[in-house]
Amino acid sequence: MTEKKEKFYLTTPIYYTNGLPHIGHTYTTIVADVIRRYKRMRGYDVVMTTGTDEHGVNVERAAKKAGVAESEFVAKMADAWRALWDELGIPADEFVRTTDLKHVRTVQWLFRQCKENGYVYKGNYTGLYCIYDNAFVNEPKPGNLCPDCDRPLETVTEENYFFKLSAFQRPLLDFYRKNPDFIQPETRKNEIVSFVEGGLKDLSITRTTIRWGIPVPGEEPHVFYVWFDALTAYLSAVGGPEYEKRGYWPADLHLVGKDIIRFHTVYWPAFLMAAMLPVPKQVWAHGWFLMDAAKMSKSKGNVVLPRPIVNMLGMDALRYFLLREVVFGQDGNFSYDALVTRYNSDLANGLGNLASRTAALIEKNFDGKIPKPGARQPQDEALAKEAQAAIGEVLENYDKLSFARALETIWSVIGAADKYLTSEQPWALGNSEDEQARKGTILWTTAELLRIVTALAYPVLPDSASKVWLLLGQAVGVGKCELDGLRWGQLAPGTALSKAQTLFPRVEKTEAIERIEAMANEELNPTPAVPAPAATPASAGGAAAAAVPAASEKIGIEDFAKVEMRVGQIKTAERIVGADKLLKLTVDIGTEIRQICAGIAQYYTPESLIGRKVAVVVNLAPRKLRGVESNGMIVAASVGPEGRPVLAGFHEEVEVGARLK
Ligand code: ME8
Repeated sequence: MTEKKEKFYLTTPIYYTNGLPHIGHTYTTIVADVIRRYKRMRGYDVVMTTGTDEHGVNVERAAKKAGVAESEFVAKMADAWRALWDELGIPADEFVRTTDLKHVRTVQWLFRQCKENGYVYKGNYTGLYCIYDNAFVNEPKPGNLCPDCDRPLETVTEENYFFKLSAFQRPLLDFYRKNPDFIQPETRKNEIVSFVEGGLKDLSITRTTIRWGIPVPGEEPHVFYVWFDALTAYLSAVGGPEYEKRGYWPADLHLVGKDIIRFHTVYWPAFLMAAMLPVPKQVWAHGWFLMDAAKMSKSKGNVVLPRPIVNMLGMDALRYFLLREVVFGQDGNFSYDALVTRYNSDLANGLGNLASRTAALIEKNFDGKIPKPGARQPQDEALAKEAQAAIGEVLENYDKLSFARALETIWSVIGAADKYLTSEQPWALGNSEDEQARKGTILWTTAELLRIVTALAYPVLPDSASKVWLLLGQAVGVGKCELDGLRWGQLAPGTALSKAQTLFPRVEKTEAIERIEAMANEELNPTPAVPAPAATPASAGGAAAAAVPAASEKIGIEDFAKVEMRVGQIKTAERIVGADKLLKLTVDIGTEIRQICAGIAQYYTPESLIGRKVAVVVNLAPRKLRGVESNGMIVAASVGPEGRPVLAGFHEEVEVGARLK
């Protein structure tokens, strides 16, 4: 008999398509994913929506600048957003685009409901408008600047449809009172309540000055104002007018940044009340991640991108850092230094070390099988008690979205286990029956603790928790583990451990930061691929394979002479953390030893290359590949459809440094 699960629906904002995701957007989406995984472990049937907000004058302008139609522009951008979330392992269950037909219909339907109920009328509106934030501004900064983004406002007069927001002052205040948890955190609630108490002006919800928007049926050239359009996406994603069939509306949780809380806690419930639709249960506004105390923006040049961090340290490291470093709800500073410090101390030395230490001891002493615990001593009891108590505490904190506290608790248990191992010293015990039994108790206790912290950490660290879970020989995936049933004492003796993998390889801070920054720089300012006359660079994707010029593109000998190739001998070769396809080589080219990166890691082991003589292009401008400096290029043939690299070499003795002509 399958039990019907309680539904839980949560959303991130739907992000603007005139830019690409940075760490701020990634933060909200990661938090949503953490909650989704957590709620699933608590037995809920969860749907998480994210998507793209694709209308408005900014998109009109960006598309024009790019020389493409708006629809083409937004399709590309939406693909890029979706692809990033997929790549980072935080995909939406419902990815909604505001250009989706189902969304267009939902917006038009919602408008009709509001209109039929008498909350919409036509009028003229003149106001100062911020075209960057897509909002009329009531209190401009001196010099008619936008109070949010400091950019000049424009005076706009036009015929609009208005929404009678003023009629909802009372209903909203009543609603906040009856639903004290609707606005979170508490400080934001006070802000919103006083805003509403101050009186609400009617709101213009259509435009005639914008072309790129959802048409108001029968009222062209009116198109919907972005917020009436955008907010409705939450409803379109789960059935629109037929929301009852799917059963996920009203949303349980809208996660938003503090910049857009008013839209979500004033306008959105008012629109829904006007249409007599159920209102979401909670809006949670988190703070901003700041870079050098300023909000990130591309124009300020201070955006932090997720990909370079993930390439270097892994997605779990980014997730852990964002949730651990800052109390959810407050602003926080982003720094690479703090990120790498936390990575090394909490992940590599903390969880990673505990897992590998425990596995190695069980491997050595119990043939890789979980031992049977014997009589328990007070220190074993104390640890068991601490881990058991942590379960309740962590769940309570996850429920409150106090992620930093939840992680703190988990890590204090990890710390206690480290101390326990250090003081019990199972490695110092001998092989007598008593000592062997004591070893068994200690190692069973440590492994059981590891199992519990792994299950608790899974919502934040899904990749590494899955690896530890597997290591502990647990059959069903950790994400399927039911947290409500998690208790001390469930680890079965005799379970075979699987092979340990390094969870978090330690990194050297300065080098890691340099590489992350270099990768970010590559992503923000991509160097156009330079067509190399004789070879293509050994980039991450391929080898230094000979390019075949089209017959018509013959070059003169003087062009070829520009390429200086020499015989080089590989001295060292190593893999690069965060770049699966690259090897870092040092190559003797006769006059000097060069560092060169080659995209051959999938086909050549580092050991097999030492001493090998290769053809090297030595006069290429140095560049960074995945953040590692490469000064030259190794020449290789590109074989088969996959472009397997085969290094060019010599069948006779050649001198290192000899020129190829
Ligand atoms: O506002 N720190 O989209 P948007 C933390 N389309 N979070 C940040 C952040 C930062 N520095 N920067 C951005 C919109 N965010 C509208 C929303 S919803 C119906 C329409 C996150 O692309 C945060 O969640 O500007 C913020 O609310 C969202 O990105 C804004 O994304």
